[in-house]
This record gives sequence, structure tokens and C-alpha cells, in this order.
Amino acid sequence: MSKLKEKLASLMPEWRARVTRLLKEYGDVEIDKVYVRQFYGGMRGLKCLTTDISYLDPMEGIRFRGYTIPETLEKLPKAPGAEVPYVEGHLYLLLTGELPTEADVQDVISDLQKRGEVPDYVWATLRAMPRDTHPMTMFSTAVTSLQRESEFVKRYNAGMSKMDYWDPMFEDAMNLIAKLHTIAAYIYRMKYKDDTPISPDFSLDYGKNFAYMMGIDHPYDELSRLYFILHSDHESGNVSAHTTHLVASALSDAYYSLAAGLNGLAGPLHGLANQEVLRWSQNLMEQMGGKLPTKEYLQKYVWDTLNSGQVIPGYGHAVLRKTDPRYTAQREFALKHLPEDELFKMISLLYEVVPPILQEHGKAKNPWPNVDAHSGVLQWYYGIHEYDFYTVMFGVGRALGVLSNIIWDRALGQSIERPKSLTLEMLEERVGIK
Ligand code: HAX
Repeated sequence: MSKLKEKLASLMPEWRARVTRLLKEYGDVEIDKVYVRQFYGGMRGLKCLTTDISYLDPMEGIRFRGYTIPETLEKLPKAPGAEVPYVEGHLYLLLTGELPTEADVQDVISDLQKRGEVPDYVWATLRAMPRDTHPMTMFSTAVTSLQRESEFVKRYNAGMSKMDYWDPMFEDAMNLIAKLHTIAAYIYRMKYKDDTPISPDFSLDYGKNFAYMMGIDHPYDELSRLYFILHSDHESGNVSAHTTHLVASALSDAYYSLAAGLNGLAGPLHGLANQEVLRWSQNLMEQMGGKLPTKEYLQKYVWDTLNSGQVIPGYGHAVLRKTDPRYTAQREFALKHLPEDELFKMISLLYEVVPPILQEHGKAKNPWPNVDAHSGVLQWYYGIHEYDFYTVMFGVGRALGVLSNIIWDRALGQSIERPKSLTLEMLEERVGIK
């Protein structure tokens, strides 16, 4: 058994006892009311999910296991001379709630390396798809195709106690995480780099190996680590996390569950927003012949977008009410590595121009940028101009959080999801219209 799995097994009895006590002694305590607006408003703000992996405060932003983004980046172990921590250490933190030692990180690195070989049929599946298929479709299909490897299914069919569900869920999650960066890089190089995939180097850590397989030099390895860590989790109500949790609640395995979550991430109001930001920004750069627009021109462009009934991609959020600290972390990376880049200057100018316009426009509750407003420019700078691909990298990072969540879902015995629906007529009756 890996040390990480041993650690998880040692943590579970206490957590299980806490949940059992809470449900037994306080199961009927009311936490929140449900408002009519939430029935049609995407259940916004409804408190009916639980996770201990991360918590999103509207004003402060995400905390991973209690640590803010600056704290996470500062406290997690780093490779000698590196500026961004190991992705593997972040996974340890998400799963256990504890900061790993250097030895803990090395243990996770070698565990993932051993699980990293991708079966050939996955490549054959990807190659059978038309080459102009969206890379998110390819990514999610590759994950679904791997489902035949599921340990959970094998153990479930053999007869397994509920208490043990988390164990094969852990195996599936780790086996998947170990392969996702390789699959992502393969899709990229097959689709966009004249079909020249680069085999993984299993002596490298996750971020470095991804950069290697993408064929991009340092400091892209640092950016990859940052990108995967920042995108890993955003508590459990967002579409990708909730979908993964929902599908897993039917005891579907990690492959089915993650693929479903990725399909949700592929929506333009969620993870696909990062490609929309680049498409929208590049359109303007093209109009300007590659030059930075004036502030006035940019203001007009933003208003034109709003007046044509479209959203400003990368701005607004369902929970956040301030600049997303994931945006800030990426901005700091840009200020260090690409301060003179024209596109970065334009992203910075948008940060000045968009919030006051959204405030004046008066609809968006949060006029500030989210994570997706900044991720594309960094990828663009290091040569990834195929912005369709950005959400795939988001998916690699998001897998760390959502898979950690479904391991704990099984450990703590979370039930199959089944909220109750009412008809419009019933709602009208309840409020006294009928
Ligand atoms: N531009 C223009 N209008 C916006 C807006 C924006 N960036 N953000 C919100 N609004 C509008 C909404 O469309 C809504 O209009 P209607 O009343 O006509 O429906 C109104 O303002 C109120 O919306 P809200 O309550 O502030 O926001 P929601 O919780 O409904 O939606 C979204 C949150 C993130 C989907 C929204 O802000 C949006 O569409 N943003 C642009 C797309 C984007 O950046 N998505 C990525 C979000 C982060 C993420 O999940 N990454 O994966």
C-alpha cells in the first residue's frame, strides 16, 4: 500500500465518527432556507453540499484545506531552485489536509510515475476521431475509454463492503491522475504539432513532465505546476466538481465521473471561458493590427460586446465578489516573466476598463475578473496559440480536486444524490398565486 493511501486510511476513522455523530444527534437541525428564486436560479447560494477539500469565501477567494493561494504556494515543498511547488505535494494536501514533507512528496511522485503508462487503445481511440474534433471532446472520450481499467468496478462486482469503497476509488483516481497530463499533451501534439507526440519521461515530476511532453522549455514547467494547482478545486458547487460528485454518487467509477465533470467544464460559462477570453481578445488585437488598443477603443469594444447581448468572458462569478486570487497569482507570474508582452498589457488594460463598465451596466453581481481572464495569455506567451486547448489543461488540474472529493465521498458514505423537484404550479400554489 502506498504511504499516501496508508495515511488516508489512518485519517478516516475520526472523520467517519464525526459524520456519524453529526447525523445521529443533529440530523434534523435546519441550516438554511430555500427561496423560490433558487429553483430557477441554478440553486445559487443554496447550502446543501459538503466538502472539506476546499472552501470558497466570496471576498477572500479559495482556501485549499484552509490555506489561501499565497499560503499554498509558499508552504508546499518545491523542487530545488523551483518557484512553484510540486503538483504532487498539492495533491497530498488536498487528500489529507496536511502539508506534506519532502519525503511525502517524493513518495507521491514515484507512486504516480508507476501508474503513468497509458494503454495503446486510448491512442487508437483518439486517432479514430476526426482531427478537427474539439480537444475537450477528445480528452473526455479518452477518460471514458479508460473505464475498462476500473478497480472499483472489479471490486464491486466481486462483492465489497461499503466501508471499503474509498479504496478502489483511490486506486482509480490515482491511476487516472497519473495519465491525464500525458493524454492532454498527446492530444495537443497529435492535433496541433504535426502529429509528433513526445513520450513521457517518468523520472520527472508532474509539472516538468507535462512541459517536456508539450515540448516547451523552462519556465513552462513552473507555469504548468501553477496552472494545475490553481485550477484544482473551487469547493463542490461549481459545475465540474458537482457533476463529478453527482455521477460518482450513483457509484459510477472515477472514469465515468471525471468524464462527466469534464463535459461540464467544457461549457463557455465554466472552463471554456478561458478560450473565449483569448478569442475575444485576439479579435480585438487583430482589429488593431497587433497593437495595443487605446483605453477609449477598448471601452467601446467592451460596450459593443455587452450591447450585442454577450457576456464579457473572464469576468463575473457565481460566488466571488472580488478579484479572483487565482487571477492575481497568474498576474504575478506574468509580471515576473512577461511584463512587456503586448497581450499581457491588453489583459492588464482590460482589468482597468471592464470592472467600471460592468458596474455601470448594472447586471453582473461581480464585476471583477475570474481565473479564466488570465490563464490564456500565459499559455499564448509560451507558444500555445491553439486556445481550444486551454480547457483541457484546466481539466488536468481540476481532476486533482474533484477526484480527491469523490474518494472522500465514498469514505464518508455520501448518498446517491436525489433532490426533489416541484412543478411550476406547485410553486405558484405555495406562494399563494393560485
Ligand atoms: N458580462 C456580462 N454580463 C454578465 C457577466 C459578464 N461577465 N457576468 C454576469 N453577467 C450578467 C448575467 O448574464 C446575468 O444576466 P441576466 O440577468 O440577463 O441573466 C446577470 O449579470 C447576473 O448574473 P450574476 O448573478 O452576476 O452571475 P451568475 O452567477 O448568474 O453567473 C457567471 C456567473 C460566471 C456564469 C457569469 O458571471 C458569466 O457569464 N461570466 C462570463 C463567463 C465566465 O467568465 N465564466 C467563467 C467563470 C469562472 C469559472 O467557472 N471558471 O471555470
